[in-house]
Amino acid sequence: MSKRIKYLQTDRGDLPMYAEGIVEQDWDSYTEADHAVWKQLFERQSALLPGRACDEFMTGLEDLKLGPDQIPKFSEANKVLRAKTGWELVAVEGLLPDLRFFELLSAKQFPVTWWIREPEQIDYISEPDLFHDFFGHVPLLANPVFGDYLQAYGAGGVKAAGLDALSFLARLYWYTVEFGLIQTEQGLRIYGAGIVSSKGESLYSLESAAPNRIGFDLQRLMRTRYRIDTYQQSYFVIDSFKQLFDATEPDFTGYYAALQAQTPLAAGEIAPGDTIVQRGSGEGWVLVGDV
Ligand code: HBI
Ligand code: FE
Repeated sequence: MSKRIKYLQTDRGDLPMYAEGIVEQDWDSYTEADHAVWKQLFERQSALLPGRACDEFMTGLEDLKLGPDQIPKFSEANKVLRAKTGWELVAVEGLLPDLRFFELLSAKQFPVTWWIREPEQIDYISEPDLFHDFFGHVPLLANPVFGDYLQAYGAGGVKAAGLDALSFLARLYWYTVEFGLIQTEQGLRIYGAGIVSSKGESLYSLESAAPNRIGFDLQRLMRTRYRIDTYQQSYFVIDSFKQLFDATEPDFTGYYAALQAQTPLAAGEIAPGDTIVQRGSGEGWVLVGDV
């Protein structure tokens, strides 16, 4: 029985879509099995990512002194992050309502799920657990430019909450923070948390001929729907984290008005004006677990 379900069922019967609220990490509550799941996932991804993940991610792993032997303590990571970028982690039960999520990001507080998946979920879990959140997202919080992008993104989300624009911001988060690629002198590299925390997509995102790889263009990206049942049918490629940060500088209100007047693009579609880094074959989509 997953700790999460047990926790929530004692509180609120069936699983709510959102498990609101900040909790304590309660590090002593982790079992040997929990630490073993962290170890297996950490070692598997650490073997895959050199040469695939961007340098900034690998540097973040080192800065945080993350290792396989035990689940990291949020309090230890916070000492490093506060000193480097002013970010800190808060332990949460799971997904938060969008506005609450944006408010935390705008205050440089990143919500990290306190529980880790069960051994039988080792290859896929449909909602973010500690491994996805911590291993996937936290290393880049040690990078000042990416950290500033994420804080600006959160502030934009708080502003947008009143407008009917959350779907556009969800796409921006999905195609950058979760599934973004970056162009480097050594070639394409991964920075998205959803990729670096997934064995299959760490390989597919760089090596498969199926998906499109399209140059980052903010409005085009926010027009693009995404699927949660396959690996990405399109990846958006930035040139630098500064490009990402600069894109969030303008006020988005005008963008939202234009976007609301346009038809969305399908996840695998190529649009006129796209900077094609690599055109996908458009077939052979890899289905992910039972999302
Ligand atoms: N809540 N804890 C948590 N973690 C997320 O990544 C998260 C969330 N709530 C909303 C959300 N992500 C997405 O809808 C973003 O696109 C806003
Ligand atoms: Fe995530």
